[in-house]
Amino acid sequence: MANESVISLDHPEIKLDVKLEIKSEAGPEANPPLNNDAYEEIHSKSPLFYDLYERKSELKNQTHYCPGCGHGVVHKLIAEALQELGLQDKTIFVSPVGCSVFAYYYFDVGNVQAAHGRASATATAIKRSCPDKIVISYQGDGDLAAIGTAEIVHAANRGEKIAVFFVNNGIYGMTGGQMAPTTLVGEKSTTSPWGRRPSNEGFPLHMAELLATLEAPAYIERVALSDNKNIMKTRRAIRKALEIQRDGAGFSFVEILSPCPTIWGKDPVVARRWIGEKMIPNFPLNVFRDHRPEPPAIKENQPPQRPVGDVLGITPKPGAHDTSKSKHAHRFKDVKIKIAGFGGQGVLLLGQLLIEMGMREGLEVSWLPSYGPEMRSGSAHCHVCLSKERIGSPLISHPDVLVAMNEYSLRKFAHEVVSGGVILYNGASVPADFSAPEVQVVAIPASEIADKLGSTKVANIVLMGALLEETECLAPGTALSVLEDKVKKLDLLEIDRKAITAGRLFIDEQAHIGAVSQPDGFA
Ligand SMILES: Cc1ncc(C[n+]2csc(CCOP(=O)(O)OP(=O)(O)O)c2C)c(N)n1
Ligand code: SF4
Repeated sequence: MANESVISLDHPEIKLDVKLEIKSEAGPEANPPLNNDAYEEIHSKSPLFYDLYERKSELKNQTHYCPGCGHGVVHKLIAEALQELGLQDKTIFVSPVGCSVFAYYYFDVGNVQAAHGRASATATAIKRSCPDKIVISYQGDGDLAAIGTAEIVHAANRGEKIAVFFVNNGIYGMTGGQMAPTTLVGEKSTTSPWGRRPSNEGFPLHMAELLATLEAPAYIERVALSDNKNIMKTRRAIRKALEIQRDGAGFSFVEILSPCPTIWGKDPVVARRWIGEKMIPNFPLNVFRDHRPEPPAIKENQPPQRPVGDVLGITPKPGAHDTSKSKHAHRFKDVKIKIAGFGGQGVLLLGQLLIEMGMREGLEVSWLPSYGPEMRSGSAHCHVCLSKERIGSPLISHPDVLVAMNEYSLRKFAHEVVSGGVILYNGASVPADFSAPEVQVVAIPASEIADKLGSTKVANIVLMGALLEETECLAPGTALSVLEDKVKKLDLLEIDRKAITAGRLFIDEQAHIGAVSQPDGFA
C-alpha cells in the first residue's frame, strides 16, 4: 500500500514539485501500539549512570554526544567496570574541558570538573587528600596532550595513584576541529587546512610511549574502539586500571583511540573503520608498562611525625595564653569576611591573623588572597571563612562582613554584603552619597587612630579590634596571643595591643549604631 503527495517548492530561482511516496505494508490498523514486554532488552544502561540527563529538558533520555562518538562507549565501559568492581560509592570522577565536560551529568559517583588541562593535577589533589577513594582523571587529547602536558607528565612521574583515561580522537572536538597534538601527519583540521606538516606543526605526540619512559607508572596501555574485539580489550584495560588503583599499586594510563565522526566528517561506521586503517598504524596498540614499581633502594628522608602545629611553630608556648581550649562561644555556623584595601595596608595580613585565631579556637578556616600586581600599591583583598563545619569553598561571593580599608573598596564591594551584614569602613564618616540600606555600616577612622597610637601600619589591627567587638566571632584574648607569637618587635607589639583595644572601644563607645543580630546568632 502506498500514499502519494506532492510538495511544490516555489522560489524565484527554484520551481520544483517534489513527489513524496509513503509506503506501508498494511493499513494503520496493522500498527498496534508498542508492547514493551514483547522485547527482550539486550542493551541496558549501567545502574551507575543517572537515570536522566538533567542538563537539557528536551534531551533527558539521551546523551549530549554525537551519534557514534567514542566518549559514550568509554563512559559505558567505565561505568560497567566500576559497577562490577563495586566501586561506585568510592569513586571520584574528574571531568575535563572538552566534549566530555558534562561527564558529571552521567556518572552517579562523586564528581569534580577541572579547569582545562588540569584534570590529572586535580585528581592528584583529591587522591592525596582522600587516599581511600578511587580517583579517575578523564581527558581528551587537547586537554591532556596540549594545555595539560605538564600536569600529566608530572602526575605520571610522581606515580600518583590515579587512573587516567585518555580519549584520543586526534582532534579538538568541542571547539570545532582544531589540530590536536595527536592529529596525524597530513590530516586536515581547521588550524592545519593543508594537512598537518611536521615541518610546521611537528609530529603527533605519542603520550603512552612518552609516559612509558618514566619510572613511576604502574600500568600504561593503548587500546582502540575500532571494532568489537578492540572494544572488549578496552573494557579489560579500563577494568585493570581501576583494579590497580583499588589495590593501591600506582599510576595507570589507558589511551583509547576513539572516533569523532562529526569532526572527522565520516559516518560512525566509517569512522570506526578509519581508526583501524589510519590511527592504529600510527599509534600502535600495546601494553607499554605493566609492573608495580619497586620501592627505591635508597633510604629516603622521612618527614617528621610531629603535629602540624609543632612543625609550623604555631603551637602555643607553655605558659602562654592557652587558647587551645578556647572558652569562646562561637554563636554562628560560619562567618564569611572580605577584607579589602590598598596593597600595603595589611589587608592580607589581617586575614592571616584572623584564620590563625580561628584555628586556635578550633574552627575550620580558609584564607583566599588576591594575587598579582594588586598586591603592590594597587587594590588587594582576601576572603576569610571561619566555620564550625568543613568549608566547601574558600571563595566568598557574599560576605557577612566587609572590612573596607579605603573608599574604593567600600564602593566596589558593598553590594556583595548579605542583607543584615556589617561593613567596617576605615574613614571618619561614610561618604555622603553612599548608601547600603540593608547593611550596617560603621565608619571607624582606623588610620587616624593608628597614627595617634604611633604607627599608621596598625590601622588593620584597629579594624581587627572593631571586628572582634562588633561580631564577637573570635575572642580578643586569642588575638593577643596570636600577635604575641607573630610580632617580634616589642614596641610594635605594644602598639598592636593598644590598637586592638582602641578598635574595640571605638565600637563600644563611639559607633552610633549598635550591632545587628542575625538569625544564626551572629551579632
Ligand atoms: C583555558 C582554555 N583554553 C582553551 C579552551 C577552549 N577549549 C575547550 S575544549 C578544547 C579542546 C578539546 O579537545 P579535546 O581535549 O581533544 O576533547 P574533545 O572535545 O575532542 O573530546 C579547547 C581548546 C578552554 N575552554 N579553556
Ligand atoms: S564532536 Fe566528536 S568528540 Fe565531540 S561529541 Fe561529537 S563526535 Fe564526540
